Amino acid sequence: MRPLNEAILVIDVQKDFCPGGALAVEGGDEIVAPINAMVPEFGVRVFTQDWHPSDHLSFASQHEGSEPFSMTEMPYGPQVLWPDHCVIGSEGACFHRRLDTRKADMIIRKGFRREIDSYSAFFENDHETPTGLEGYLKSRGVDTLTMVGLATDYCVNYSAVDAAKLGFKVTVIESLCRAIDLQGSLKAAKDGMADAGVTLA
Ligand code: VGL
Ligand code: ZN
Repeated sequence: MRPLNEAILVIDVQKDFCPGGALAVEGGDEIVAPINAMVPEFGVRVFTQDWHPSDHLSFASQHEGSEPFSMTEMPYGPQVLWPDHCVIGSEGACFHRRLDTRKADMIIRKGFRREIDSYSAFFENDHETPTGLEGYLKSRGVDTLTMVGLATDYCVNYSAVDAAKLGFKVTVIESLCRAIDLQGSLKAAKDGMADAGVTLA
C-alpha cells in the first residue's frame, strides 16, 4: 500500500473514449484491466468523468458548417471541435463497464458548463475556473499524484500540467494511457508535460 500522501487519478475511462464510442481512442479499452489492478495500491483514489450537456460548445454539431476535429476560437482561446461525446446521462458517458469504480473515493465530473470545455481535472479550459479537485486533494494531505487514463494528449496532459503547476509531484504512467494524437498533439503533450516537471513513466 502506498502512503496516504499519494493518490491515483483515473482520467475519463468512459465508453465514448473506448473502441466503438463516439470519440474512440485506439486501444482505450486495453488499459482497463491494468488500471483495476493498480487502483487498490493507493489509499486515495479519484476518478474523473467527462460530462457535457448535449448542446456543449466543444461539439462541432453546435457550429454550423464545422467538421469534427477542426478548430474554432473561443473567448478563452483555440478549441478543437469534437464529435458529440460524453453527453450527460448517455450510455457513452458511463465508465467502461469493466472499470471497477467501486474502488473510487471520489468521482469528479467536468465540462458540464455549455460555454467552456474542461480537459483538466483541476481547471476548465479558461485555466482559471477551478473544479474543486485541488482543495479535495490538499485537504486529504495529498502531495503526490499518479495519473492514468484517456486521452494522454488531452485530459491526462492538461491535468498533469495543471497539477504540476499547483505544486503536486506528478507521474503519468504512459503504458496505462492512450492518445488521440491529432496533428502531432501527442508529441506536443509529452514535451509540455516534461517541461512542466511531470515524470513520464
Ligand atoms: C477528452 C477530448 C474532448 C479527453 C475529453 O478525455 O481527453 N478529449 N473531451
Ligand atoms: Zn469532452
